[in-house]
Amino acid sequence: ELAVDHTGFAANAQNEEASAKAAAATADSGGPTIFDKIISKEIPSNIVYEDEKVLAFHDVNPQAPVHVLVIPKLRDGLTQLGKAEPRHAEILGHLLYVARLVAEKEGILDGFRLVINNGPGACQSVYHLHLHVLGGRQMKWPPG
Ligand code: TR5
Repeated sequence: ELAVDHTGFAANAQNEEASAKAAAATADSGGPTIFDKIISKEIPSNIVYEDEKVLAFHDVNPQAPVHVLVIPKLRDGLTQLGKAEPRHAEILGHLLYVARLVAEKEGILDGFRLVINNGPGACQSVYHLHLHVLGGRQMKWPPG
């Protein structure tokens, strides 16, 4: 059974990778993130798809043969999905549709997974909403 501390972390993370991920998780400060520099192209990324509202690029630390992040260009308060409000419904739908376009472009339409880590308890490390699109290998269930 998992011991959960007051921040919601699983206290007995079973392996080093999970521990490292948990240690990298941070709280939502609402400040700028590394994704601002990726959107402005100050920091280069390997872009899979781009339109006026969203950007999709390869994760720098891939957890599967295909691991792409889909983000809104305008954060508009969406540091995490838990902060979503009615005005965000359209962009949320668009992000989901673009995830499907990315899956098609990457050739993983027959088997892919979307992940959104929300808050420290889910090991979120970058506070700019992003969908992880994962595939290219057999995905396991339950996820860690
Ligand atoms: O942990 P969460 O769900 O918040 O996901 C954040 C993701 O951003 C992780 O999978 C990281 O590997 C990824 N990440 C972090 C950086 C980064 C990146 N993906 C592409 N390029 C990146 N740069 C240039 N810098 C990062 N710090």
